[in-house]
Amino acid sequence: MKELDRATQLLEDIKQGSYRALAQGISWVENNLTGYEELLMRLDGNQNAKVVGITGPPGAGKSTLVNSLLHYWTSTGKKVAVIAVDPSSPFNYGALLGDRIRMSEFYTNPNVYIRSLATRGSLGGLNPKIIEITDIVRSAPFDYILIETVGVGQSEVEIAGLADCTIVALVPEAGDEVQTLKAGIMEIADIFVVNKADREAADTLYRNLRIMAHERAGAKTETPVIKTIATQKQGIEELASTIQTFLDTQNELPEKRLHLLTEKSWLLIQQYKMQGIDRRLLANAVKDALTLPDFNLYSFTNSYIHKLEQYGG
Ligand SMILES: Nc1nc2c(ncn2[C@@H]2O[C@H](COP(=O)(O)OP(=O)(O)O)[C@@H](O)[C@H]2O)c(=O)[nH]1
Ligand SMILES: [Mg+2]
Repeated sequence: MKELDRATQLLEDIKQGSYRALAQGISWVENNLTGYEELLMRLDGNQNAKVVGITGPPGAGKSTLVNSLLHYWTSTGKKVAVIAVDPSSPFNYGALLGDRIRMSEFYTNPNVYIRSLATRGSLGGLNPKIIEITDIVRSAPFDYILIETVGVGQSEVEIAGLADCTIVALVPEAGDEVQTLKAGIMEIADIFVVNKADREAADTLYRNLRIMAHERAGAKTETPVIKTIATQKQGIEELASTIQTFLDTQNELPEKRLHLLTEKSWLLIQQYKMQGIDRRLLANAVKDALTLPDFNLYSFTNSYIHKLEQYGG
């Protein structure tokens, strides 16, 4: 009963805009602290904030774009949260500090909330609690929630299942051969950004993306392609208005909402099913099993799952 009251109170404070409460809620969820499930189950549908995901290869300028969008939106009176999912090496399990330092100019702005999350070596690349954390941030009175994630592994597919609008940032160095773009990137991009448009090859990439978007679109609207120079805050206003237009039209599509919710539920189920499975413990078990002369991956995995179910991880 007591946990229940604390969760209700915390949620109330988050809704009122307390960043302290928000930070606490996030850390409840991040660390499975007592009351976190009550908190999650009390979240309601009154979530106005729109989630905008930015993905793309390392160095494409995602952090710089986030920075410029923060500038633009706060200058127009919007409240914005940033969730930076830093790439972390599976060997050190830690977050990089660069982005935090760069964003520091916003730390004192009352209309901006910034939270860095480690990826914790999860399979996909996003923080394993990203869905829950985003939903908690959504309960606070923000206009936009920007999630920056590096486009490696599954993370870009995951972000598309999480965001109301997914931006894929590319740079001329990515090559003018759009064909080399990873399969599936067209599906997840709601908006393409060709950043570093100050570089020569940007026009070729821009043209090729436009052609590709046009060929794919058929009767549907073409995926917009926006040129930016994030470091000079060029193209940012156009990007912001393209995002808003996309969100406005998407709001009318119930199937998009259904799709997103199904996607999220799918990931949550996956996560619950994986509970108690720790890669390092698994590695130890594999190591032990390998000392046996008749090691077989499938019997090993099978009995490992059985043991987990029996002893609860
Ligand atoms: N020339 C140029 N450099 C940029 C632009 N946007 C970002 N950069 C630089 O590209 C580098 C990587 O940017 P960053 O935002 O950290 O990329 P991220 O890894 O995608 O987050 C930094 O040195 C930025 O200053 C741009 O529009 N033009
Ligand atoms: Mg970055």
